[in-house]
Amino acid sequence: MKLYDYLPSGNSYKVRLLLSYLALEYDWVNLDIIAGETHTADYKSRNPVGQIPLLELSDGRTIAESNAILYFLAEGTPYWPSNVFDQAKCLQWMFFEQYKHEPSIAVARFIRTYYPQDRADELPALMSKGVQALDIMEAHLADNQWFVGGGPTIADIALYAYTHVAGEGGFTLSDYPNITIWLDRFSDHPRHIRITDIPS
Ligand SMILES: N[C@@H](CCC(=O)N[C@@H](CS)C(=O)NCC(=O)O)C(=O)O
Repeated sequence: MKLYDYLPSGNSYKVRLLLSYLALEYDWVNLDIIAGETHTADYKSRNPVGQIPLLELSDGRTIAESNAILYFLAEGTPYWPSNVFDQAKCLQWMFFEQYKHEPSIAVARFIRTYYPQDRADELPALMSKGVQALDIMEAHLADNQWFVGGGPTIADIALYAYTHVAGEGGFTLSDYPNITIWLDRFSDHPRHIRITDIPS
């Protein structure tokens, strides 16, 4: 397998995390998204959307969208529940991540990192939406150790990726004690890797 990636990307980090947890080997291709390396004709022949992450299988088939890749890798492992209700709950949190969480928290982090002056006017709305997403997670984690069931699933992986770096987007994680404990619980995995770790 080959993972097309950009090291600081939380969407790609989700995939790196699960590949590590499952001890799967893969080739790593780091593309510079700021320099437009995902918009070449060659790359777009693999993913017409022009984004990472992209998983390429050894037979050349490809899967885009971080959460779809997580599902592909997790099926048949403890990270994807075996009963349909819990599977649907995983999907519920993964759609939440893509609709409410990533578009605010990840985008605020992106703007503060790369365009802090040019795009500053977008930040107030993003901060407001991001706080709503964190509040929803905080309330869930008041009564639950994990997002679904009794152990980590791909719902936790999807939500961990941008939550643990929410501070880089201007969010104050110390305001969220349940999230803070969950982040520690999640990263206490023997095969945990950091977002900055370059795959070997
Ligand atoms: N919904 C997609 C979002 C992927 C995405 O936003 N990728 C960004 C980096 S995190 C990207 O490739 N940006 C480059 C571009 O759009 O030109 C997923 O979850 O994989």
